[in-house]
Amino acid sequence: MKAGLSHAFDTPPPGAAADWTIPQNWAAYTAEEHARWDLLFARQSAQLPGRVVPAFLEGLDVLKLSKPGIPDFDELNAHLKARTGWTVAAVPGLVPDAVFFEHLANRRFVAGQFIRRADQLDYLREPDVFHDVFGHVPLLANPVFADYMQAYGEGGLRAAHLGALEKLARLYWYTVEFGLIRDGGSLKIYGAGIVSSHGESIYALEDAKPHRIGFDLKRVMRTRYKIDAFQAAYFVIPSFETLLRQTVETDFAPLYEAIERLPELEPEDILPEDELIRPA
Ligand code: HBI
Ligand code: FE
Repeated sequence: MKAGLSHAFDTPPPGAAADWTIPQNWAAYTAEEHARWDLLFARQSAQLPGRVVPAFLEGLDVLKLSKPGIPDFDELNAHLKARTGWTVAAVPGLVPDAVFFEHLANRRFVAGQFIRRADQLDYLREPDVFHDVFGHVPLLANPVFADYMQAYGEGGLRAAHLGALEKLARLYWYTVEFGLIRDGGSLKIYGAGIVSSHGESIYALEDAKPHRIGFDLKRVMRTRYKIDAFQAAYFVIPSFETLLRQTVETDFAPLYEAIERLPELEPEDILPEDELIRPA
């Protein structure tokens, strides 16, 4: 989802539970909506092999997400829960940060129930079912990434009390949404915002314009981001294990304080100590 957009309201919309979840009501999707999912799915599936981290394709496979039509969350959850204990719950769209982190900390991923309109195929602000389920859910079948997402949720609940949500949202943005990863000698995409984007899944790996910088927790949390354009900077992790270990082993409180004393960075900025990585 486009992290960093906090919800306009702080009470659940009509029909939603206290945790903002709503019934998916899978039977109510129209044939045209299912066809839109199939179009988006086919478009991304045609360009991801060789560009996306193998664990993503493994997730598509074990979660049977190649089945035509918008996935029925009850069916999806039977596979997903058996793999890593995660489940997907439907929500109307963006939920407040605290609600979001509470769900992640409990291995629940909240997914938009709606699917984008035909005139929004290439971009929409709010997370729809394609961005959330195609973009985010396959990696929740990977045990290490599944652990990272829960650790992130727990960190978010702590960050909320330390007033450090903005810094933590940057970590989510530059990993879960727009992260790149080394895979053998090449770069692959894993961030849901790239994986679910027709244009950015090419741009992120091949365009000379954006910087690709070796992942560093402090550097990422100092770096602002824009939500409505292709990214000007991508951060590259060596492995999901490294990302998980840094998140679990870091005491974030002193890190937040250290960052407070440093100037914030624009995504276009480069520091002398940055490890710059060339596209393949
Ligand atoms: N709500 N439905 C939904 N999905 C998200 O990814 C999401 C959210 N609310 C807040 C949020 N993400 C961000 O603040 C976090 O990414 C930090
Ligand atoms: Fe997302």
